[in-house]
Amino acid sequence: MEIIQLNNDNIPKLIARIPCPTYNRQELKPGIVHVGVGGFHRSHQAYYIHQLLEKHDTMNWGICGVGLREADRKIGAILKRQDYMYTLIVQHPNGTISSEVIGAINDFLLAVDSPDLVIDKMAHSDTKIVSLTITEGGYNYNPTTGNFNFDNPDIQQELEQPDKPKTIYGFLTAALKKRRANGIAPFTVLSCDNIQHNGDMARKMLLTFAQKQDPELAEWIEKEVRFPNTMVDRITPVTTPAAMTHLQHTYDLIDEWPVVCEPFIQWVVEDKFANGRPPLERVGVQFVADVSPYEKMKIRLLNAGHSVLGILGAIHGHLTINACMEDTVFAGFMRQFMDKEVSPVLGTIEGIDIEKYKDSLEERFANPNIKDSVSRICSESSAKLPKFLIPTLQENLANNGSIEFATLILAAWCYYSDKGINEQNEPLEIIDAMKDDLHIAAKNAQDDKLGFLDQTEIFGNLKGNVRFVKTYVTFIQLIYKEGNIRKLMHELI
Ligand code: CS2
Repeated sequence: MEIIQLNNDNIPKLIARIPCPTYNRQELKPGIVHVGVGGFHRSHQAYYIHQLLEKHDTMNWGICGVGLREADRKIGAILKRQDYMYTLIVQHPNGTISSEVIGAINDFLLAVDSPDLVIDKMAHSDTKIVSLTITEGGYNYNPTTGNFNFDNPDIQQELEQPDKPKTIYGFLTAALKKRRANGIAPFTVLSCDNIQHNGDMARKMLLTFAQKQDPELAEWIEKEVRFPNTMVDRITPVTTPAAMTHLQHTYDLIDEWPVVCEPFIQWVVEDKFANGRPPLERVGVQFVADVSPYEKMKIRLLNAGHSVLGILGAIHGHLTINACMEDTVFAGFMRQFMDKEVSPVLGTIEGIDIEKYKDSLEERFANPNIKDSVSRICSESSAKLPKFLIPTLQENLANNGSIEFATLILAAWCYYSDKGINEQNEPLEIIDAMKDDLHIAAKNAQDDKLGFLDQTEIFGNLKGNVRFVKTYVTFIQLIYKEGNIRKLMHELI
């Protein structure tokens, strides 16, 4: 077969080889502007929209991607070359692979190059929703105080020059201001990040920013804009060259940035939209009045379970989450963390069998074909742990519940941040905005055992809790003395 590039002109040839969009992409109206076009957006929201478009009865919900950072230039350029299409490669646990070309995105704007175009796009009357995957760290708030971080230089700059926005808050306010001036109804802000009450968080932060910039606009946003909370789920590892090679070998297709994911997919959304929404219930999205039980369960079990395996696995030398799950000590440790420390704080959730949910997580994590790297899971732990793990620990401290498992993770994270190498003496790939601070705070751990906890924006007042401190110090001593994380885990289970 002739090797062909993924783009519009080649679709007639490609369609015989791999499922391609059957809807007319030229007719797509961009009803959604999405900020943060990473792998997860492309395996999840864009895939749901694609399925809806495949039903051929609405062309109003195309997606215009937006990248806020210079680092988004690459994905923007690749998507443009591919007429905004990409291949989604679904890796089943039994080794079956199903791939298809997704066409829901039909434009992309890089904010650093064209901030005005981004504002105009968000302010356009066709745009009904601005959705976000800007990561847990992207909301610009202090996890301990819950306050907006006005010290961020980008925030300061955009408050001084509202026509030159830099962060999500600058863009949202500039666009909403324009809509209001032009008499256009506002869009819905749809947060799709792994934060409990993600919509409430987006709302609170945007209102705080807007109040500082333009109190009248803030009042209008408060009254008119909607921020549904959502629970999003699909494990999406970092794309590796193997994915590209697979497409080339199997379909003679060149896709410069495909997305790999698991078969499982879930999206639970609060049904409160300001300006209409796509009928996503037709493709399996659950619309509910209150998403809280779902999001708490997912973040405290799935995301925290990932972090547990990721941090401990990285120290031991496991490279992937499925390799951790093949190791009975790791699998047993994670399950006991869930059973002894998370289940008690979740209580019962109406309509959900938590035991079955935990079983399904074990199966999903064990999928040998996903090969989700521990370095992806550990990336930005400083933003993740305050949302995934520390609240569970705090609730157990308050209820006199078990704290050993979560405490071992924090002590292990100190060791990980200090050492920078695993137990096989191989360098750790640490990706974290706070990497240097973490390293400095951890490096005296053997003398100043509590020094790591001084980063109160991560740990809050944990250092003031006698029971926690006692357990933490014991683990710090053992980890440094033994240099064998697996042995310590084994002793706990
Ligand atoms: C992971 C998530 O980044 C992480 O720490 O736990 O990306 C996880 O894979 C997704 O939330 C799954 O829906």
